Amino acid sequence: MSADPSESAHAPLSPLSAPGLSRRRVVQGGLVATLLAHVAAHVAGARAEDAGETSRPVSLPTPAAAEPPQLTSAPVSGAQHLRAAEASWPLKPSGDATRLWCFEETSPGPLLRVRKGEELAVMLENGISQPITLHWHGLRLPNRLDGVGGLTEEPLAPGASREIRFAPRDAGTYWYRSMVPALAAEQTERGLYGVLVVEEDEPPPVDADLVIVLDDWALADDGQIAPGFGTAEDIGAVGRLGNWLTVNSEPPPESFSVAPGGRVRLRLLNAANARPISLRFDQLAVEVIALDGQPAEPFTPARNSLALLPGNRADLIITCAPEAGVSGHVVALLGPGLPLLTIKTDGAPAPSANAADIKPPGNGLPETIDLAAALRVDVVLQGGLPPNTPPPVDVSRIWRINGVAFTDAVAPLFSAGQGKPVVLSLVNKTEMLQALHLHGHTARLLHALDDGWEPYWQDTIAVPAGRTVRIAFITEGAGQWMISSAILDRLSGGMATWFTVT
Ligand SMILES: [Cu+2]
Repeated sequence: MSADPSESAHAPLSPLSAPGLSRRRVVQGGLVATLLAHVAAHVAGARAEDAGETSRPVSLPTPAAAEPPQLTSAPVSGAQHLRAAEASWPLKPSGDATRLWCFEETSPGPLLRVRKGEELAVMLENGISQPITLHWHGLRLPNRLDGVGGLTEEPLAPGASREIRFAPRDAGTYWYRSMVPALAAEQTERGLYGVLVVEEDEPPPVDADLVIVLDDWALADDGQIAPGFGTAEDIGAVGRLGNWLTVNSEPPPESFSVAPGGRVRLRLLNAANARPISLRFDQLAVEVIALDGQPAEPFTPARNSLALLPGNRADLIITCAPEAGVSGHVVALLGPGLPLLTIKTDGAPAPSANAADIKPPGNGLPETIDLAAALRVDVVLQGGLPPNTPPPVDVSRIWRINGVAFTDAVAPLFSAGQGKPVVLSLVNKTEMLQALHLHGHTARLLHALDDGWEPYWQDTIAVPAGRTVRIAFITEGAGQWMISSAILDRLSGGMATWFTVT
């Protein structure tokens, strides 16, 4: 493998020749067009600037004339069918559609929307050639519903179907996807996922509620998903970085109009396999109201930007300008900046709900965690594939947690009863950013020097190279709960473990 990821396998796709700006976007103001031209001029050197990671170049998609995707949906009534099957989807504005693995032939899959405490009923059907599960990323739920193939349930065989019912106890923005550890990277990269929105009993009043799923796809020259999953390079280095970034599986930027003075809730998900995506908010007044689904003390992000690891969600409230005709932009910090979403004020001023409180009601998470009584466990992350490692490489043992690759693990990280406070020290002894995902639980990020904590909860946590990050949580229901790399390519390479709640 190459020491410089920019030289590696998935070459940039689009030369960005003559971007065919649609009239819709042209009339929406010159800034986007100007930015795109600027972006095009710099695409050859485009690099992720976030999290200290290097990346492959991203060819920035040309804008399409396609209508905006379905950004909102009605609540689910009755059982929602989720049939996994191959489907063609126009990720790119021209050329052949890309063959994906989708739920219900859409990408992202159907937006599931239920009220907190109401039952969600899903009929999962497997129409692909691999076994699948349905994992509810970030939700606190009974362990038998966590959907980790081989750990919490038998995966669903090709051709089989299974009904899944539960009443979510947590309001917020969540990600559903297949989760068979050895296959999760491929199945997620091919599109087998969607968003679950669990509505609060009394949500903050807004004029629009938009779901924004970000993904970067590694496409081959023919526009199809680049083959070659589970390679030593993808598992052992930064992971499978794409060369085609989409918003709700459409080429960006998306555009949306809202009344002057209106308030928009954005529900962001980074569905990429491996790429942390940093966003900047230009000419938009932004407050973060939830992270990883759970309400946070509302805050304005530092430098008006926010980084999302793969699997992270963030709910934002955007307050629009009081005048008509003002455009604000959500921009991905790739190269000189890639506009993802334009929000423009249009029409008569909104009878604004702006005076109302924007903090969502809580989900009953504990006000305090008795850290003095906590079980303290070290989670030492090791491994990686140094440049120029000669073959053969044992890809299932590239990464280890406390010295053991997942394939060799026979015992849980720890066992504890329900309701037990736990502090995990996540010790990153690798040379790369690690992103760990805690199943079925949500954790407080502790301060470095004491047991103070950040005013939010997370289930997908960044651990920079060489650093230690401590998290605290209280054990939930009985069962085996996975802690796994949120950079999905590393899952089959050993970066996973589990703990047992008795
Ligand atoms: Cu998950």
